[in-house]
Amino acid sequence: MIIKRPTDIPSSEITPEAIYLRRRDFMRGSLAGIAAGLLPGSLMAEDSTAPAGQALTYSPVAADATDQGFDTREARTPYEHVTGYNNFYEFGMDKSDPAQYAGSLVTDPWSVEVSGEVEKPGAYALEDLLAKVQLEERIYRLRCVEAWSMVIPWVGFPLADLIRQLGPTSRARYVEFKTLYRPKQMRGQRSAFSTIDWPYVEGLRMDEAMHPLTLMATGLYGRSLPNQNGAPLRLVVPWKYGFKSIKSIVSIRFTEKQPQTTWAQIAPREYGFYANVNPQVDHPRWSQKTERRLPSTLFNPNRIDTQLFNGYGEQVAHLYQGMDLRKYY
Ligand SMILES: Nc1nc2c(c(=O)[nH]1)N[C@H]1C(S)=C(S)[C@@H](COP(=O)(O)O)O[C@H]1N2
Ligand SMILES: [Mo]
Repeated sequence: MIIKRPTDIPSSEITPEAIYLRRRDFMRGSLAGIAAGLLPGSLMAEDSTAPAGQALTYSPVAADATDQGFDTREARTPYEHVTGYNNFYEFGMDKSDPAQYAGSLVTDPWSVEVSGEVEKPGAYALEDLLAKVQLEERIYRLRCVEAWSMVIPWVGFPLADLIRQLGPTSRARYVEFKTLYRPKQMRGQRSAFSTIDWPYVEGLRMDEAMHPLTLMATGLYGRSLPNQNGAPLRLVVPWKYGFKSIKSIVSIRFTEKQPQTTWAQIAPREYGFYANVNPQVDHPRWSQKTERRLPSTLFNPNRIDTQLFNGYGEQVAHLYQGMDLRKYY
């Protein structure tokens, strides 16, 4: 299929998100089935500003997705900010370091070790895990504990779908995740200035892990994840501060006890295990009442109010019924 570029848009002005938005509108229309996979590829091939990564095949956002919290209609953060302003300390501490240095990470082959309280432990090749799940699009807010936020169109699958297949035992109460430790390809892991005891570790309570909003992402803006965003597989927990959404996962372990997690270990008074977004519970060194929605500049900071559970309270508040959110921050 040959699709001509519209003559009124010079190629230099076709940004990745413009391509994505056109594809998305198209997929929401009646030709979704026929077009899937064909249209974006054809457009991409002609466009030199196209992003890295493979076009993914996934289900478009469903009609009732907004009610379920799967889709926000807020403006998506432009691709260049989503992939250029990152936290991924394995590649350095500046926001631009991951985009600059994560290209050194080799993500194929990739294997995920499944262990602990589970019926089917083992080392799984990523493609075998992905063969068993269905990819879909989710448009989520991401709220960093540093008080900035984005809106990101992820592609991924519910973590619950994977957990059900792995079969946790009745003793499994938590899930622990680990990022790759490979200092030869991750310059931040070689740094003498790092306070992190690698590898980066995160965890969820089992009911949080099974919640339908909890996503394992393999892509964004319709294409496979750029390395700086946690390729090839990362967690996305939209009602929690961004540090819970661990990148480049190589280990999933089911445990009886609450796992020790990276930031809670470094500064337990500043970062808790739960890390639910909460404008009423300030960080000891700054307020969490508002956030800068990117893109944000000195003259147009785009500051907005932070919402309890990052706006997903209707979906997740019941998980924390009776818990003191000031104590379990
Ligand atoms: N392995 C690992 N995962 C990580 C981090 C990190 O430094 N290392 N940073 C976290 C933080 S603080 C945030 S805000 C999000 C940022 O995700 P993004 O760069 O895709 O927006 O990733 C999280 N996952
Ligand atoms: Mo963050």
